[in-house]
Amino acid sequence: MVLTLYVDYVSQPARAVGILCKVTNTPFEEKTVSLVKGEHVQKPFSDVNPFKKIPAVKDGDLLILESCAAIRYLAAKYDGSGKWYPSDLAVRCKVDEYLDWQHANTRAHGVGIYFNKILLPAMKKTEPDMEVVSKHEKEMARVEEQFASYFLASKPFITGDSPTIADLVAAVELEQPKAAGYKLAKATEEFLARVRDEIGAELYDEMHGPVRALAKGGE
Ligand SMILES: N[C@@H](CCC(=O)N[C@@H](CS)C(=O)NCC(=O)O)C(=O)O
Repeated sequence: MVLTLYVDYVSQPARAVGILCKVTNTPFEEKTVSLVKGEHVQKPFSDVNPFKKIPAVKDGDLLILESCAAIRYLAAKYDGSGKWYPSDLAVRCKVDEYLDWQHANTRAHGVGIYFNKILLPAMKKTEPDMEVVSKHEKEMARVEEQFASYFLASKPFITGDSPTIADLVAAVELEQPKAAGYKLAKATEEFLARVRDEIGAELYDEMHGPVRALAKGGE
């Protein structure tokens, strides 16, 4: 069965599924769909994902268009260690709790900053709307505080001493506003450093190369 990831690593959920496959040594075929070039709204990709969003994951006949569903599936199926999506129900529930919470919090505001400050101006060749960016920055400070006080609560990772897909999804999202110049809190930076150590600095930085380069004006 061929596992195919449709990705552009400028996209944080694309990085999450890509990093998971790489750290678990899961073989996959990578199809790059450039967001800046608008390839996600054109054929052939729009035939794969009618929602026209990145990432899309195909495992044989199974098509998954939501990244959190995809990352849960990939970890449950391909991570032999069981560490990334633990089967213990209470631990798994804490992973799921973060994955559900982050959509309207870490993701909404991290994307709000990066999309409005970097991606939209790059796609449309326009100036960023800094009023919108600043609203997301205020919310991001609240998100960081809640992430540190409730989800981490003095632990190295969300469920304890070992990272799971929840930490991976958190890290890739938090890197987004950081790449756009938003100054993260010290506790957030320390969390990112722990995730980077666990993933391996080389892979972590390679996967964040495109998002950092685009923020600096490259492609
Ligand atoms: N809920 C989807 C959202 C995916 C999504 O919003 N992807 C963004 C990139 S991070 C995208 O493709 N944006 C292109 C657009 O909205 O035009 C998921 O998590 O997979």
